[in-house]
Amino acid sequence: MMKQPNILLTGTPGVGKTTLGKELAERTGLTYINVGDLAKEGELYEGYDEEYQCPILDEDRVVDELEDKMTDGGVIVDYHGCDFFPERWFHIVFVLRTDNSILYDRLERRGYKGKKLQGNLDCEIFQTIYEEAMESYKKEIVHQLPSNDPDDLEQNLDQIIQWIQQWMVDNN
Ligand code: DAT
Repeated sequence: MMKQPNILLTGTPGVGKTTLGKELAERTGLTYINVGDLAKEGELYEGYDEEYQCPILDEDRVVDELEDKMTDGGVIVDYHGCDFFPERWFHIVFVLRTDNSILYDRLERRGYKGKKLQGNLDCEIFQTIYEEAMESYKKEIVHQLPSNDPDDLEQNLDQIIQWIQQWMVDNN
């Protein structure tokens, strides 16, 4: 079996992780996993956050659920947080970044309002997820990617696919 890398796509909700992750899986044959969907399907929750109007992830159960797949390799993980995954899982981490006015429109279109909308915009302004990634993984494997328009998407796809191909050459 060819060894394949595990890739983490992270960033504020709405920056385009799902769009990039699904297309990347399609073009490379790697397996795309949306942690939000996984949690929903398995009800991997431990309560409800009233302030942000969302269920609270049971992080330990998510990690247990993913462990075997991550050991096999070739997984693209999509989540808006990254500090609870084992560091050893990922060979590279991409933090997607979106300009505020663009993110505002995307989140508003998604139906976010009030505190939920502002909280997510603040998360992007204060680069919360980028800092979380830099604290949770070796800095050399953490990369920011602009994710504002379709050209960014294509460039990101090209860049990541090239990286995957090189990783496969180096590790097989
Ligand atoms: P996330 O998974 O980070 O929450 P998403 O992939 O669902 O984000 O994207 C949110 C919205 O933005 C969705 O309507 C698709 C759009 N989008 C994503 N990436 C984009 C890009 N590079 N250019 C334009 N629109 C994009």
